[in-house]
Amino acid sequence: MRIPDESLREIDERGYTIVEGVLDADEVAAAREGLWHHHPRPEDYFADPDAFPHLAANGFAGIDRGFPFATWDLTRLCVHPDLIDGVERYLGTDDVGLYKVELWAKYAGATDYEQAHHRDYGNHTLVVPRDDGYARQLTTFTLLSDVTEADAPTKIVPLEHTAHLPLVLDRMHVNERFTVLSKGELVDVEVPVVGPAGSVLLYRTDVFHRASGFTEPGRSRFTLLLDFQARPPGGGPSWAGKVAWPNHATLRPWQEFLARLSVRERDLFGFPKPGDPYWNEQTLCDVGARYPGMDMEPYRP
Ligand SMILES: O=C(O)CCC(=O)C(=O)O
Repeated sequence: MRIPDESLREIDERGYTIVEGVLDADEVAAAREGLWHHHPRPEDYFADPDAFPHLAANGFAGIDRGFPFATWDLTRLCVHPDLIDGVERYLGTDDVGLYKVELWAKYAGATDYEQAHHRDYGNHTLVVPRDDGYARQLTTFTLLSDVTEADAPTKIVPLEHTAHLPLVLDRMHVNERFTVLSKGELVDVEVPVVGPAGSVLLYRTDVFHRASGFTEPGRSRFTLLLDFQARPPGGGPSWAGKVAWPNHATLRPWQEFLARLSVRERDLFGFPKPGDPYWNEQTLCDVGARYPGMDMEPYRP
């Protein structure tokens, strides 16, 4: 489903939006089949939680960064046309990079998932978000399970409640604007990110939010996290990001994945665009050898 303009306006006004139905039921069902190659099905986990000690280590233990994922139906969600279209419209450019992909599973009782409120820019950029949206980042959670108030929803704080707070609140960063946000502060105004599977939360990196805990036993939550950024105008190295895709490039599944993408989709991962001076007869030939099956014609000068 196309992400409505009204939802994108909400990101400017409130700092986030929750859009139901971005994925249809068939897409959700197909993606969930892939999930179980990475994380235990809830019935398997709850039948014997001790069989999955790795999920108990801490609140981040259920994150799988093994991208591309085991199935195409799951992997393809990271280039889902309606999501990419919404991200491009919000960022106001099609020069967009996808800088993080994570598949996160949480199970009631496995560990303590509660977090303090924080803004994501802290570990997504070397600098700070610029007010006017220059080189902006947009972070997203796609819900792959129905999420109710009992299912450890993300709790997010509409911007209007934090407009008075300085952007730099880091306890480690003491300066004249230093302020400590106590753990319980903002709890009264936070909004739970709930919705049926297939919903997407889109939010800015200057918005306070936190992970919350399950309030009922036997519950689980599965999400796909995709984070995007408008590339700085003029290109060049970026000061923002989370992972370096070239670090995956020697892996066969990655090579197959990249070969399978369209030219536009490949660009999300920083692959040189058609028309880039990088392309010449030598690079066309050698890159083609590195990615068997990739159609190199669009890159031919
Ligand atoms: O899992 C969640 O609901 C939120 C996680 C989060 O905000 C974080 O880890 O930065």
